[in-house]
Amino acid sequence: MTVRIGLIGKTNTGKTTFFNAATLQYAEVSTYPFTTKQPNYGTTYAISPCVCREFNVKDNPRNSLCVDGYRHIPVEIIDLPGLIKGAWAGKGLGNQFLAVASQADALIHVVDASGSVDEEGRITEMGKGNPLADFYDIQEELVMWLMRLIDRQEDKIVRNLKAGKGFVETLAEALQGVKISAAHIEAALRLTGLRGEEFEKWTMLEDKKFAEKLLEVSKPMIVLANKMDLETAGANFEILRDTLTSYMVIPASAEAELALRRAVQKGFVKYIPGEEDFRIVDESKLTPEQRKALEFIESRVLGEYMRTGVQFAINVAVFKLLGMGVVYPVSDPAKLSDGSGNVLPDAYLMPPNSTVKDLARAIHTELEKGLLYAVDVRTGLHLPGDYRLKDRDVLSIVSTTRHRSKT
Ligand SMILES: Nc1nc2c(ncn2[C@@H]2O[C@H](COP(=O)(O)OP(=O)(O)OP(=O)(O)O)[C@@H](O)[C@H]2O)c(=O)[nH]1
Ligand SMILES: [Mg+2]
Repeated sequence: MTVRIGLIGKTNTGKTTFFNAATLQYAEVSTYPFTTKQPNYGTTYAISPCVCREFNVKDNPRNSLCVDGYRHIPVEIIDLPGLIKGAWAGKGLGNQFLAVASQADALIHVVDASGSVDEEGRITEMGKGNPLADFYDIQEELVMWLMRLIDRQEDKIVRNLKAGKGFVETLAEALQGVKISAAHIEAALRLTGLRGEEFEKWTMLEDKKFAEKLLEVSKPMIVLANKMDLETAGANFEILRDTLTSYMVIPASAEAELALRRAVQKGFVKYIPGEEDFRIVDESKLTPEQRKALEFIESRVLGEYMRTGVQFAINVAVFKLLGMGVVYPVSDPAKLSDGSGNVLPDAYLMPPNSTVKDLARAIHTELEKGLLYAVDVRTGLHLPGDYRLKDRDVLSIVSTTRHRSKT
């Protein structure tokens, strides 16, 4: 299973800049509202300390990369067209792509913390915009989108209910296309106190409360306070962080990260994404403007916030928000290798509470069929199928239907 992250937010907040920085693509960025017209898809990486250092081996990664002892595990990222207040009623473009956003495992809601975007989505004088109001406006659009989706299914739901089908089951069927499950619906009913109430008799307010909770439980989200390199952003960041207490709010400068990663590509600087510093490789190669830009990044972004926030946000989304763990399956527990001798070839991101059985299935369904147990490489223990995986476990799965090519 590949983890998928979706970038959503008001137009002009820097979603595509973040996407380009994270993927090193060249999707169009501009100061005009609604620059992105179709979703952009790319690959970025979640980064976790690799077990190769602990085992003191030189690894040969296949499904991931190992850079200076850090495992980079591919993650899908989707950049979506920008939203605007009133999108649910057809304003702007973004609304029609919310079904695409709903396919993501986690959402990053990008906000312009510098307040450079006005109500209509145009770039305005820095500090004039209201990032907190922007956040609420866009959340409202998501809720309206979901409400409409449920509304459109109402006749069908009522018909099914009359035919004796359960409400949760009926709604789950209607919403499976946007990755909302029966468990999500159960949770939203419980949290709103609407369980047992007759669906047809819910008031508008109850419809909305339900949609809000359903969104909250089904679409985990972090808030990215972007454009922190601009002067007006500091105060707004504090407002966002101190008001939106049910979210993790991450300060970032997507533009600074993009500049650094491009400079790495050109060989000007040495910089590992997420690190707190970079090193200029050859001063003489830089133009005075480039040097000035790098000095600015060093003092205004890295100096104040320690990092640009781009890699940090991806890691927070994968490891803290989704609670993923990294697991290294190997075929030969002595050599830590696969059948072809590759050392620590694969790293899998596994959701919380995943078991040995889940890992076997993620590798190959055949492997799961004949599953016996997994050998814990560190201790030699035989772990049963329902053992809950721990972060950085190195395991060798033993199965009667061993799938040799993969592990
Ligand atoms: N100062 C500063 N400007 C930024 C940053 N990130 C993006 N921008 C600028 O903000 C403007 C909009 O950036 P985009 O990346 O196109 O924004 P978007 O959210 O994708 O916009 P839409 O596609 O229209 O929704 C551009 O002029 C970017 O250069 C940042 O971290 N700092
Ligand atoms: Mg864009």
